[in-house]
Amino acid sequence: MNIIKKPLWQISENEVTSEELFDNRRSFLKLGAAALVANSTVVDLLAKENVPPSNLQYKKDPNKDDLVLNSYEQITSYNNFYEFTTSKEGVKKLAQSMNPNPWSIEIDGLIDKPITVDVQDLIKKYTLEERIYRFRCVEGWSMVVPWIGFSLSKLIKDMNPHSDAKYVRFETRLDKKMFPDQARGSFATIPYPYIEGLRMDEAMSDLTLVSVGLYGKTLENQNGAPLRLVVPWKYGFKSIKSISRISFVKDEPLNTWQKSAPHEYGFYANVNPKVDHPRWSQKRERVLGKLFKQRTQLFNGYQEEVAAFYKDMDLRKNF
Ligand SMILES: Nc1nc2c(c(=O)[nH]1)N[C@H]1C(S)=C(S)[C@@H](COP(=O)(O)O)O[C@H]1N2
Ligand SMILES: [Mo]
Repeated sequence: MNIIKKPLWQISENEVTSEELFDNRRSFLKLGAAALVANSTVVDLLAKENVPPSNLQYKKDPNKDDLVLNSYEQITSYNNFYEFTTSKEGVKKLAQSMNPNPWSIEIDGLIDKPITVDVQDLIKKYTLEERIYRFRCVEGWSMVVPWIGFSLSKLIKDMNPHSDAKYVRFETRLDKKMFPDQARGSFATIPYPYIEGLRMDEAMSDLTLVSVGLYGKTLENQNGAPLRLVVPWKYGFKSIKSISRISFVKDEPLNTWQKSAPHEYGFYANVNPKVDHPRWSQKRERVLGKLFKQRTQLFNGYQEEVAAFYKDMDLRKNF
């Protein structure tokens, strides 16, 4: 078995957590296949195979729950990004022609000073952190991703929204040259720009991440370069990619999927095994690369952090 394809100089010191295992290459190789399956450190290390060298500085996530990461290959090769294509395997190739640089972001709505900023200038203002999150698509597949980013709450505080700003609305860039499905006009798969939104308390949760990378590296185009949202307790469609506008608004935004299929999608989209989507049972989910399905967790396992937001709401009606 060819265990270490990656030269050791590419493995940064903080990835090496167990000294017995990594003291020298020989003792590492002596461990058989059983140890490889059993030891999550080793599984994580294997998941990092073929990861391009890190180009971001960030604070590591200690991974307290010992989540097993999906591989870089899986996360960057199976994508939903309708602006390119509805084929999950097809996004990666089509996205190569996209250029996320330069990229400006408008921040407007109910704030004193609406601004247009270059994405790199915006990112520079924040300390980046790794966040290892479960990520669940409404279609019934899931993965574990080591995102890099900063908490949206920090940006919101800096913008100092007015008290009547009850929601935050996000838009993906409109650019027919970059996104082939947008160029199809009225024949496009969904209406553009792609729009999503969060209620202010959801947006202010420390879990809600503005992501600029994964596996220590700047986001690939197919994952929503240069900047996307990650809301780990909600279905993946809330995690809007390639954001070009963030607006502070009074009323609940009409998100793209609710607009195109109101009987199938709502605004909240909290992961919930008891509320089925008309086309997909939500009781179980398949982690990418795994043979057997596992049980779906309420709020995707983030109940402790977020259940209080919905204590007075009927989650069946507000799906
Ligand atoms: N602009 C935009 N954002 C989007 C989508 C999209 O089609 N366009 N798809 C959503 C869906 S359905 C999912 S599951 C996630 C997928 O993210 P990933 O490809 O990085 O796994 O992105 C979400 N964000
Ligand atoms: Mo999704």
